[in-house]
Amino acid sequence: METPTNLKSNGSRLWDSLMEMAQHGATEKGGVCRLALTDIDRAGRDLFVSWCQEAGCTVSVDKMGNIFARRPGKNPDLPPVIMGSHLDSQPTGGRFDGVYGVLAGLEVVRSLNDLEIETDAPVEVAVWTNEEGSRFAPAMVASGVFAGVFDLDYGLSRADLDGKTMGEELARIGYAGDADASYKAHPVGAYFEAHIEQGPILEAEDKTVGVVTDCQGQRWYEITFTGVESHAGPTPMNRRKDALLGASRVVDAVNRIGMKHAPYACATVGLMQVFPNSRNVIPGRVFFTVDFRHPDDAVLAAMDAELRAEVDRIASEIGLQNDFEQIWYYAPVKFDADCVAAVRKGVEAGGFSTRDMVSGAGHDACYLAAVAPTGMIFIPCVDGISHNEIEDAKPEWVAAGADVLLHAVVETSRTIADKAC
Ligand code: HGY
Ligand code: MN
Ligand code: MN
Repeated sequence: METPTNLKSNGSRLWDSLMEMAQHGATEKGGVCRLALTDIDRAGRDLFVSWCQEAGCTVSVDKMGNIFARRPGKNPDLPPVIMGSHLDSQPTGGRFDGVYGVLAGLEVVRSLNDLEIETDAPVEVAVWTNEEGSRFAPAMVASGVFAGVFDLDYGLSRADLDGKTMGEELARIGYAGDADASYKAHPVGAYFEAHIEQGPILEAEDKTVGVVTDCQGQRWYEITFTGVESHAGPTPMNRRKDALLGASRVVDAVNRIGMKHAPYACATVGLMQVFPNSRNVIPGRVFFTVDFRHPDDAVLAAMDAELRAEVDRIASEIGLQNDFEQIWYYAPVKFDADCVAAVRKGVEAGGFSTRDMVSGAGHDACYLAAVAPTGMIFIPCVDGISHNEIEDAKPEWVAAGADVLLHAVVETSRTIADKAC
């Protein structure tokens, strides 16, 4: 039996849910600040859970706080088709990053209810804890535990800058679940993540849906330069061990490495702490981070080697102690051909303009791809802006992505059943 080609979600219902969820952590500039495992994150989680229960789902939570809302299918023994993303945001985040994929999944459940479609395999909507890696590093840590990339103790021990751990914060907000946070305990038939592109390509080319074929790899580093804090007045320039001078030269080196490997390389220093951070003290210690990305693993490795060489050279020139650690790495990801094909069929069924994409941002789908057939759906965002409170999307884009997700999930649910026969 072919998947019906007239499957439509309810775009205005989805838009309304996005706007209601955006009230949790709403900022004056129209964005959201919903950092992982804060009380605001709990409120957003509670709202999502209540909506899923209203839609007839049963909800479970695992030991990393990952939430799974399950809608039964004809055959409960088949592994579910899971849709999902994240509810946590950046400190100056937007109303769509992550939450779009979660609520588009819920819209699929609501639409299946409206259409009275009983899928072959069950479907689930997932919320992955701490995708952003902003409050707790690294990013995607809970989907990483689920996929077996990190062990549970590593995940629960991730601490924020105030020393609070994920385990403590999960317990505090009431989302320290009982279920094992593992695909071995929670089989996945297939996983789909709908997300805003977070870049300018789709809108610039006037395309409504991106068929995501790959995602670039990432390397994250933490560097601490230690020199000698001393008086900004009497200390001669040639007798200084200025940690901030060193860090500043590394910031320039990071940018040069990124530019050297253009057009695909991305290289960013986003977090820096200066000690003692007093205007008339030469900084004695600086902690800062580096974020490298590239779709080609060999180039990412070359960037790594160049960074290490530059950091060593700069530290020794100024006489700084150099504590350098790569805290995170994942290789570029190619998404499952059948899932990509299911997304493409959903695009064709909806008649949407489209193009293939490589994701510049990391997503939980990058880890799910290691343990289950996985695909992603992109919709444009206004001016390609994300990780910014002005992040925006158009209702027609939001609706189109949900239609494609609905089609891909129904199609894949049937494929899973066919393969099981
Ligand atoms: O950094 C990323 O790519 C994602 O937004 N966590
Ligand atoms: Mn995201
Ligand atoms: Mn993000």
